[in-house]
Amino acid sequence: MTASIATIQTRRLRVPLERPWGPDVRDLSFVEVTVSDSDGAVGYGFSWTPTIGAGAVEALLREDITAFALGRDTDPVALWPELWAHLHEAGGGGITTIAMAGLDLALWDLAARRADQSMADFLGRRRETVEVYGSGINLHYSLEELQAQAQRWVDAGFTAAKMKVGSPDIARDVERVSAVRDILGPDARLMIDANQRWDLDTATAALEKLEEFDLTWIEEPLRADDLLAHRELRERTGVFIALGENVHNQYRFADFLDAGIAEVLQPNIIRVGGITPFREIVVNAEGHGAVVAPHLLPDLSGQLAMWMPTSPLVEEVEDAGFADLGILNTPAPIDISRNRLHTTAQPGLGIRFA
Ligand code: SMN
Ligand code: MG
Repeated sequence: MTASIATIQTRRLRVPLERPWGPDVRDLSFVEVTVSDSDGAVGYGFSWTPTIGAGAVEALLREDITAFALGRDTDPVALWPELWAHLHEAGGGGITTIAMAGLDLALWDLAARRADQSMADFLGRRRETVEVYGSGINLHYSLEELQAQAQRWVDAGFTAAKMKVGSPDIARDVERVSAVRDILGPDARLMIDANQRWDLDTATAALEKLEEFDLTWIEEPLRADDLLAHRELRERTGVFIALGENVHNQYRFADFLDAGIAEVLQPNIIRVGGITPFREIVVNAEGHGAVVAPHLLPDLSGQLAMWMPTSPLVEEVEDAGFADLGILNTPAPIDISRNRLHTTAQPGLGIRFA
């Protein structure tokens, strides 16, 4: 007999960032989701959004998602497509899938806890550690602050790092990328992230100037949902394209994969709707020969990375891990030493908020 979903509770948390991500990004929002089943077992998940939509996400969970899910089987894989179809008139991705992730994670956590396993073991662990890269949200840093950050990455032992581009003036980007390349040295991998700031012609011109710095990828060069413009840019540049942090479900990832325009896909496990769609995206990408580099959230991504068929690069933004943020009431589920991440064998996802 499988169990059914008995209760769903939510709690909203707002967490200050010690190192703000921009003048208007000074905190992050989480919505904790606690689910219990008909046998009394409990699972813990969460939704996450830096600045936009936490109230809407919590409302969707409390109202529509709870009304639909109560009494249904606790299997997250069976629930996901039914819940997605049910919510679809509110949108096929975005707030809808961010909210769905809270319940999806809680159901996966419940299942792993019932099996008395950590998430990595429950999913089918393929490795003990993965590589981490240092990631800076640093377009607003002065050149000196940027150089100091790059030096911290080197001192910490990272051999791959990502920085922001997309300055109003391409010359500013060139100066900054050059400075970071000098500090990292010729052997480190350097990625750049434009966060959708360019149009096609600006991206073409900027990449012509920047490609000499031996870039591992250009991330989000263009508006994230403009598939046709990405197809054109793929023709114009030899730099590998990475995208996906603003692609909101496995179906849209399939469109980008079929179009063959991105070498690196970056699903955010929360934004795509949880572990269930993330696994589908990874399997589909593998079939297309594309690389997956999960977006942010190393406390979560690092655990899924142990299962992924190809070992990914996991992203670490300075001072933004869950332990750094001080939001956990249990030991962190991951630990990073130098540029390697390993899991710490907590039950389930091991993410319980204080
Ligand atoms: C990013 C996006 C959203 C929040 C923080 C950082 C960035 C990245 O684009 O890729 O790290
Ligand atoms: Mg990015």
